[in-house]
Amino acid sequence: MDQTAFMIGFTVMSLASLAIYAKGGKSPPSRHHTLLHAAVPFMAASAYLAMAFGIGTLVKVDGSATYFARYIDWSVTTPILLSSLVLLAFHERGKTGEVGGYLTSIIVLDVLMIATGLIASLAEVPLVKWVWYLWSCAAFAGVLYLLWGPLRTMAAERGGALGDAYGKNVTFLTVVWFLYPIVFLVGPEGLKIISDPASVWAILVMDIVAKVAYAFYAASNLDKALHQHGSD
Ligand code: RET
Repeated sequence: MDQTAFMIGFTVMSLASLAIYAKGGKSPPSRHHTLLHAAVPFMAASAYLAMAFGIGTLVKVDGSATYFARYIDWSVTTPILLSSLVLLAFHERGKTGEVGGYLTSIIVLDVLMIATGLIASLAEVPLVKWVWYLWSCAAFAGVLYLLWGPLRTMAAERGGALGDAYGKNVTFLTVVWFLYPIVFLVGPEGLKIISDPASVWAILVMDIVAKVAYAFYAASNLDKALHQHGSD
């Protein structure tokens, strides 16, 4: 447990939620993205507040902690982050049935990734833990396949500027998201190479990059693309 990190997490995430809302575009279509991205740190702030009070923190027999609040946060925020990318890939396509199909499958895979990761964290028997860890990685691979395969093709079909914006956003997202299974692997829930406070601080920085820095980066790429797209 690291009280300071949790309190910093709560403060940074609450202010970031307001800042993303205040700075974001207010007219459609960027308004949808503004609202999606402002909701993400609001959820994270709630999770950090719970962790600061020790609510939903389970210490297992091996002494390692599972922070339930974190998994609940991720199961809500990662689908929101993915939705904004899927919507970008489908920008102005109007094929609502198709958007729905992709959104549903990517969200199901993503929520399975988090839920099976939670099972891996809770598992006490090493073999069982690693089976669930790999199963979670399989779901992660499915998410990445959809993002880099069919959805990237669709975004590219929308034309240069939108295709570029999708490409930049998906690259940023993929690099940051890869750090999570790595920190799990080396952290107290996995091989215990790094301590609990070290992993809490690492995840705090990753959460700020994946939720807040990404929100500003994605919004600026989208705005540039819409600007060019409009003047094509
Ligand atoms: C776990 C453990 C098991 C294996 C895998 C994982 C992946 C987690 C990811 C989390 C992303 C969280 C984000 C939160 C911020 O908004 C569950 C750690 C693959 C990718 C981006």
